Amino acid sequence: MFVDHIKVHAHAGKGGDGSVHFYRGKFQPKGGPDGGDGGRGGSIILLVDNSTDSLKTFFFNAKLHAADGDPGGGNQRFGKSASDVVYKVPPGTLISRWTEEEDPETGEIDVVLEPVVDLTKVGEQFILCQGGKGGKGNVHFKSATHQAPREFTPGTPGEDGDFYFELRSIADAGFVGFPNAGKSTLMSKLSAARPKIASYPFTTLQPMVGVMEFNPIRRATIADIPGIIEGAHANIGLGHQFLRHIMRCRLLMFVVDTAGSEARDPITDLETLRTEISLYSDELAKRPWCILANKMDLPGSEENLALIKDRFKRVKILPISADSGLGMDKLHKFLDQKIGHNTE
Ligand SMILES: Nc1nc2c(ncn2[C@@H]2O[C@H](COP(=O)(O)OP(=O)(O)OP(=O)(O)O)[C@@H](O)[C@H]2O)c(=O)[nH]1
Ligand SMILES: [Mg+2]
Repeated sequence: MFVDHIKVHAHAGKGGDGSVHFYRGKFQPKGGPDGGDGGRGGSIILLVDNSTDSLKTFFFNAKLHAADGDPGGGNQRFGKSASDVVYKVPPGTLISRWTEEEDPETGEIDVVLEPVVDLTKVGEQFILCQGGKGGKGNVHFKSATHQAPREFTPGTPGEDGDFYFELRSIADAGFVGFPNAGKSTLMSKLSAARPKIASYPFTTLQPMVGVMEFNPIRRATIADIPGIIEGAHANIGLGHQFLRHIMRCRLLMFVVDTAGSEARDPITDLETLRTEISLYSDELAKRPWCILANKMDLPGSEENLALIKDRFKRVKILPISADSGLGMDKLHKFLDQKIGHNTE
């Protein structure tokens, strides 16, 4: 199961109340105030962790909460603070605050998302909801003229709210293509990732990020996503929601079956893909892109390649065959130059 966006409710713990208490000793039946302070409420903390690649845990548990702090006690005892609760999220998780507003005219409920934090670095921690502070016990309210104070302060409430967690994978470049164009085959040839490859459409059902190594210290990451078809913006096929996973890519690689082996026209395919990208996001449509003219080992591909070059004159086009290896050296060099970066 793959979950890449979800609404979550979070509620940190309340601080414990301060105590009202008076010392009672054998020889001091009316001792002074000795009520201690309440403990802190637990906070809800998000930790960016590489061992998780989806937001699945929140699907099963969409209500996050931490315990309340204990109240203070006599003899100036502090109440016990509650433990913070740490939830793991994958790198690339964008957190927004979710509020609902009623449209005064239509009466419809609009969801307003306000960005809170973008969690990208492994090991990074973020306090989503801060636990409440403990209240003060009556020992603090004693003075020369006020010997038996009954005042105390209550613990403050923990922060709470509704949030929207959205995973946008982090990769330098991403594939965009119709089903069966050969995206996953390319991914498996370029990186150590082992995506599922098959001759039926929609083999890939969830995004995957692979690492390309140009040399021991130089690398780049690439994202494979499910195929896009005409009408994806209207949720046809798997829809275009997986495009969220290439929103952070610097380079979009449009993969096309150049031979049109399934009785499709590669130029129409490319035009459709460009349209679907624009319908998803203007920003994504402006991103640098190139064409990977795949399946050049099949008959008819040379003729179609000439037509593609004619139609997309200003776009970088790389003729390749992920199957036979044709053009893969050039693709490697191109990607090294465009998206490769040193790790140290
Ligand atoms: N002849 C030939 N076949 C290829 C080439 N690249 C991929 N294929 C085949 O095309 C079919 C689809 O390949 P995939 O890599 O699964 O395609 P995909 O684009 O990931 O497809 P989806 O995940 O369904 O979107 C498989 O049968 C591959 O073996 C190529 O260069 N030449
Ligand atoms: Mg695939």
